[in-house]
Amino acid sequence: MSAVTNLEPYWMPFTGNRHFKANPLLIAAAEGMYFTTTDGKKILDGIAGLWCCAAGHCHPKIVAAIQSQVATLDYATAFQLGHPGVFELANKLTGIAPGNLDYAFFTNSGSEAVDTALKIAIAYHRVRGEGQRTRLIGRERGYHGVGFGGMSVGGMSPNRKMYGALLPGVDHLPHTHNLDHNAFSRGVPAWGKHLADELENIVALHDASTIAAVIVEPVAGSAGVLVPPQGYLSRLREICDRHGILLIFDEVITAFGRTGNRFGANTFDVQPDLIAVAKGLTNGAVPMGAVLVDQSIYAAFMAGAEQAIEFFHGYTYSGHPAAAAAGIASLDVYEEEGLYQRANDMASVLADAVHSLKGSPHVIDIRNIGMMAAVELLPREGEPTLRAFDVFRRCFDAGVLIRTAGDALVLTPPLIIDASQIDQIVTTIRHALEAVD
Ligand code: PXG
Repeated sequence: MSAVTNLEPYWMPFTGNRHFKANPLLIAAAEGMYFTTTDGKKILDGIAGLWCCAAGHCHPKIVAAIQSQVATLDYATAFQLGHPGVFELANKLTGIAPGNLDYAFFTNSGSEAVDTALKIAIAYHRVRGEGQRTRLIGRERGYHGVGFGGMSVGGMSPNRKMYGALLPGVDHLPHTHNLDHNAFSRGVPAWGKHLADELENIVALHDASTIAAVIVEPVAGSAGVLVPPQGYLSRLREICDRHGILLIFDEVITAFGRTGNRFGANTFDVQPDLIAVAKGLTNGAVPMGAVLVDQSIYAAFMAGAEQAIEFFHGYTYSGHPAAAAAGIASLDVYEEEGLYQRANDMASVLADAVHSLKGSPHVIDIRNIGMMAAVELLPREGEPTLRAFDVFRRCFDAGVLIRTAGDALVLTPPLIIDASQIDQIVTTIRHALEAVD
């Protein structure tokens, strides 16, 4: 590929464009645990691309499956026509999904999966004759992508404030992050189950008969790994059940081994009615998302004339052949290589390593679950996020890619990572923390 001479025309997503273009970081290639920059430097990937590449980069089996699929069937419409791959993927995916999540609706991203799940929830109540159930409940600090539905139920003000009134009829639960009670918790924090009871107050305010669904990430990822308090998610489930409200888990980050099991729902032993997934579904190799749907919800739509479209929703690229091939190969690789078990086994190694940063300069909290962890720093006076960004940049220069969320450093490595690579990441962070002011 020829060298890039003009960075200007590309408007980069979620990026400080002017800073980046003055200090570019360009990746040319990737393999296994490593990226290679355009100037030939190897970078250890501490964030699985962006919570995506569980089996590491350019896995030969996944690459071969995509190459062979695009050379055989590149595209066919997904509407009133199918191809074998997407049915095979739906079988595999629902086969590993918890409970009766027996149906899969395919999208092209996590944002689309979230908006699809919200639409299914509202439409489900309507087809059952409860069309007044349209209200949606998200949570402060939640991230559900950038569509208008996901933004509306999301709880990050920078992602919302520029875009007007958003969807009407949305409320937010309080977030569960509390350093006074839970700082330096290892795994699930003890304090905070009662925060789920706020759902009862929202129900009392609006009446249950107006509420369609609650959506939460089992572990809030983009907000900086906010692990749910002990018993919190099952309390949410109980309250939803009491009032006929659907519970949606946004597992775009937590599915496919990230919490030490196939799904976050397995780790926390709470059964949602719908799960949104993306990222690890194809190991990041081709864009794809999906909504896993409880069989009773699907069944409610299957009424009326048999030829009639039951759900007026879909994307040109829903179940795209290349994405389906990547999904089938990825799910096979995760099973064949025992990556769910590996994530479970390596979780304590990651936990020991990150918690060893307690006492390093600026560190005010460390939290972890499965193969995700965050180290929160005291913000610089009057300059929020810049200290963490400084650490990020120093780590990159030292050959390690981490992620920042506000003033937290986030680690979410490929599940194939080994103990020495975990040690390299944490040692690099330690040195960076000692160097920044
Ligand atoms: N839900 C969750 C829980 C996510 O983490 C999305 C939905 C949206 O997915 P798409 O594929 O539309 O991007 C996400 C995306 C970060 C970061 O810094 C994480 C995401 C996106 C951008 C930044 O952790 N996750």
